[in-house]
Amino acid sequence: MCTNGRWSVLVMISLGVWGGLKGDDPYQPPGILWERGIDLQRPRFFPLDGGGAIGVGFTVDGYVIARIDSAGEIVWSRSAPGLLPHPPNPTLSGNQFVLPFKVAGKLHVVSMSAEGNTLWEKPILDPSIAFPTWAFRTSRGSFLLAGQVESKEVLLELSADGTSYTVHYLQSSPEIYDELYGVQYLEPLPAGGALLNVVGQAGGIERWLKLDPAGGVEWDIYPFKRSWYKVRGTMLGEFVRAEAPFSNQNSFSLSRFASDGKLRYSKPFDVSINGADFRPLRDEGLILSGSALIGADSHSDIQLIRTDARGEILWRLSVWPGGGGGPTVSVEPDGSFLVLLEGVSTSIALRTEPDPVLRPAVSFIRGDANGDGAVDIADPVATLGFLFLGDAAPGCLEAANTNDDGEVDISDAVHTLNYLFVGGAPIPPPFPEKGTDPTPGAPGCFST
Ligand SMILES: [Ca+2]
Ligand SMILES: [Ca+2]
Repeated sequence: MCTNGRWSVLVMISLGVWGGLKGDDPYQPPGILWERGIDLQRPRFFPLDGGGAIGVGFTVDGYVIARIDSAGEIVWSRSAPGLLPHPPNPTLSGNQFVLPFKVAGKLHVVSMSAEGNTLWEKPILDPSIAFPTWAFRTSRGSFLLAGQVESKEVLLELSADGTSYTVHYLQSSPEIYDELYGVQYLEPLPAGGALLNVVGQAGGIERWLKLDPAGGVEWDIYPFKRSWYKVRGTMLGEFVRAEAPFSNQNSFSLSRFASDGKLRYSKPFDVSINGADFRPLRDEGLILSGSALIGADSHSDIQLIRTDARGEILWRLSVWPGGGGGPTVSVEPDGSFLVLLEGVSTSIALRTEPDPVLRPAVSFIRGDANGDGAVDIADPVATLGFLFLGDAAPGCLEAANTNDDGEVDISDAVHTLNYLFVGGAPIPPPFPEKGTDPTPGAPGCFST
């Protein structure tokens, strides 16, 4: 029956030849695809969900707001003379963002499209409203900006089209209100809502208010001793706080909190990191970027650090020697990491290869190694050709992993042949219809 010459590779079973491919190793640091300069001085970067970032900084033409794409290129920039000196995180919603500006001494909120066009501009007429800091989009479509009115902490709520606003005082609880001193941080959460951080009047403490998706105060939690820190929400609705005490910023720790604000665990990090940024990842691990102290002479490099869900380090990668200011890290849609380094004259963008765990899944038919939409004799032939004859790799390795055991090897070709011709074991899903892998893991399917 073995008339096709390629079937001769089956002889290799008896010769004991055994090839296998498990896909990329998540415990190995990814390579750096490119790095390039960005013509922005002393910028702040705000990653965008769809990839790239908004950068706010200086050029030779003055203060600008710029859109940086996933390739690290400035795709547009526009003059932003009235932008506040410490601009808040642009509040993103679909294809637009909002930022507060000062125009002739008066506060305006401007909504821009991702192309940099002004969608609407709303003057905030109440002259007592000052310094909106951070903001998020509520479930009603409105925008909440944290700020102050006559020394009282408020949330300023703008309607979705910017035509009206209302002021909510954060004084529902006298106990909370007494401790409010200054809103310094508002972190939108992936599951909706936000965490609002305020500094206590007594100084030296902070507290968090959890805002629900509609903008109401859901709970507030234990005052923290003030420190350098960042907090981010995870995909599962938990929170991770990265922290370094002001007294010793080389002492870095990670804490994870449940969705009700209760501490789950806190652990010192065994790497000293300054000026870190981090993002929770789809697998509940973290990607951190920061200036890490290296070696006995304690010089610092900008490093990328990948952890698992328990905060254990999977890999570390030095991405820029000699340190630098405020690296921002974000996850691109393809699962790669975009790192933006704030520079005094020129800033730096660099991007890694995709993280194997974070690459978006692609639909496939298990067993369809050659990707032609049918499972037939040509598929084990393609798999064997790849394993033993140097033919091109299947576009979707998971499709070639017919027995769903985590790697592509000769047993997959055998499984397909047995199924097709001798009534062997069925092919695990997705089969016979196209679908995503119900048992995700190596080798994965990221293209067809
Ligand atoms: Ca096929
Ligand atoms: Ca297999």
